[in-house]
Amino acid sequence: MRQRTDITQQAVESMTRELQEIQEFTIRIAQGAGKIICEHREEAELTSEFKRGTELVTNADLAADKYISDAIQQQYPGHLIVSEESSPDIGNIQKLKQPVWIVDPIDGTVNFAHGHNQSAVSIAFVNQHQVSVGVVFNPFTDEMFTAQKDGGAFLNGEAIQVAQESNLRRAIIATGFPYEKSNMEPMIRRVREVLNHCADIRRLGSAALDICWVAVGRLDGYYESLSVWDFAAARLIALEAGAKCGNFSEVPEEIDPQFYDQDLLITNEALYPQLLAVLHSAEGH
Ligand code: LIP
Repeated sequence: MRQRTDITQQAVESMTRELQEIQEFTIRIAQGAGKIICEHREEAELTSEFKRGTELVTNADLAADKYISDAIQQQYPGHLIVSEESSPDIGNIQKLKQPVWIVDPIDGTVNFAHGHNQSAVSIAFVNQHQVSVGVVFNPFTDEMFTAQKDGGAFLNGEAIQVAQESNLRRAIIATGFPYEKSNMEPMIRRVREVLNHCADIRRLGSAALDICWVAVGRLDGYYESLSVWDFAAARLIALEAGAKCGNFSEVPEEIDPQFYDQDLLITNEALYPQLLAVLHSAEGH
């Protein structure tokens, strides 16, 4: 029995070392992408176009995406990449057997293009269908949010934790809105209900940073529907910082909640049921 325990212990130590190496690699490429992003805004000429007529993408997004993808393919040639700009559709992440990287080279692209500093590089590493490493880096504030599964959450190496507010009337709640504005009524109803029950709302323009700000206690809660690359890394960081991460609509049985991109709700344990009830009241529940 002792031998089995030693083998298990060795396996755990090896996996921990491997995750630590992956996190250190991820931090390095997030910093490299951040440098590219800042240089494009400060020195190069920023050019932009609109995907599907409404979604802004700049040459900085594409340059940072290429840098990140090339670095991953060089370091981990057998791994797969889901990236907003170069490979958004590689099928159902939870059915893939290989390790997967989920990348948003610039989350908060509209902010970036308008000279705002609320933008971040978001990179998640998924191993055996589990988001195991999450890194969200804001190069304009030099803030590196990181987490490993079961390893805690950190901002620039300092441990972070969600705010402990339990009174919804004192809570600051963030949200966001899709580029495509055809179905605004339900969103307006939710904003009205949240404003009626909470202290205030923030619309900061980067989901990854909204979720990390919940993790570090700058926001008390967040809700929005997104794409997986917007939240995959930040959701792990929030979980490791003690947040409750769920959805205010039912998650389809066949979908792993780690990758379900509709109606996310992220807050602390005390506020979760209260905020869920407010969002449901906007649906007429
Ligand atoms: C953005 C999100 C934001 C959301 C925007 C957009 P992008 O991601 O971070 O929260 O409200 O509609 O999806 O497009 O800047 O990577």
